[in-house]
Amino acid sequence: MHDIRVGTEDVFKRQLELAARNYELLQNRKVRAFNVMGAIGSGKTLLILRLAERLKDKGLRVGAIAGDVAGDDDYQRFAAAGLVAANLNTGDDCHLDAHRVGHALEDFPLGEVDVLFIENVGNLVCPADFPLGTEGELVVISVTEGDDMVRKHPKIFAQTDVLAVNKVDLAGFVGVDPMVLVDDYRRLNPHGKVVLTDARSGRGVDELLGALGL
Ligand SMILES: Nc1nc2c(ncn2[C@@H]2O[C@H](COP(=O)(O)OP(=O)(O)OP(=O)(O)O)[C@@H](O)[C@H]2O)c(=O)[nH]1
Ligand SMILES: [Mg+2]
Ligand SMILES: [Zn+2]
Ligand SMILES: [Zn+2]
Repeated sequence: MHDIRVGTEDVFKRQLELAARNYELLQNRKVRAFNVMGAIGSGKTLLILRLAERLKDKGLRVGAIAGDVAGDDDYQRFAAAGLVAANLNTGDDCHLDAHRVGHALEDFPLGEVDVLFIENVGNLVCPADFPLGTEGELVVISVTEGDDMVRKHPKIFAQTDVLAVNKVDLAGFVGVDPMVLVDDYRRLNPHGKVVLTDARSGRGVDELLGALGL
């Protein structure tokens, strides 16, 4: 087993090593894993559930790890939808890291899934500094957070190649033009893919699957 001894080594370097180990494990077990990041309440869980419905229709087995500071609300939603699910509480950390996820993967029935979504803690700041070892990453924001969300968090958007701008059904109500978010993202990340979604109706979900290469 591994442990992180703060002060005796470079924590970030160790995290990178552990992310590489997670990557190798997931590749060996033929599990396609995605780190789903995004603001609090942006729609990460509902979008994962929608993606899972489509993937199940294609005959793929889907799992989810619900990362949250406390509680098992998202875990219960995944389990109720029939996903192979695990709960991962961070206690006082506002992000998942490769060490914590590595231990969760040790306990997860990887042989039972083809695709695994790891829902990060709602936060647009520190998850950007902690790669988990997934093959792909997705950031979810919603129009209800305001049209300056991308500009205020350049790092996570510059380094994440798939963005879902969610809750587009509410854009008119909150007076936000989703294209402002899209344009800001394209400036920060010219090769990134951005999809407008409404996770409630399912709009954009097929396109998002394509953007993730699923
Ligand atoms: N109108 C609308 N509501 C949405 C949409 N996506 C999610 N919601 C609602 O927004 C709320 C938050 O959605 P979640 O999927 O729980 O968001 P989350 O990002 O997982 O939240 P945390 O895990 O707490 O950070 C729920 O009440 C959803 O039903 C959307 O596209 N449109
Ligand atoms: Mg959630
Ligand atoms: Zn450990
Ligand atoms: Zn954090």
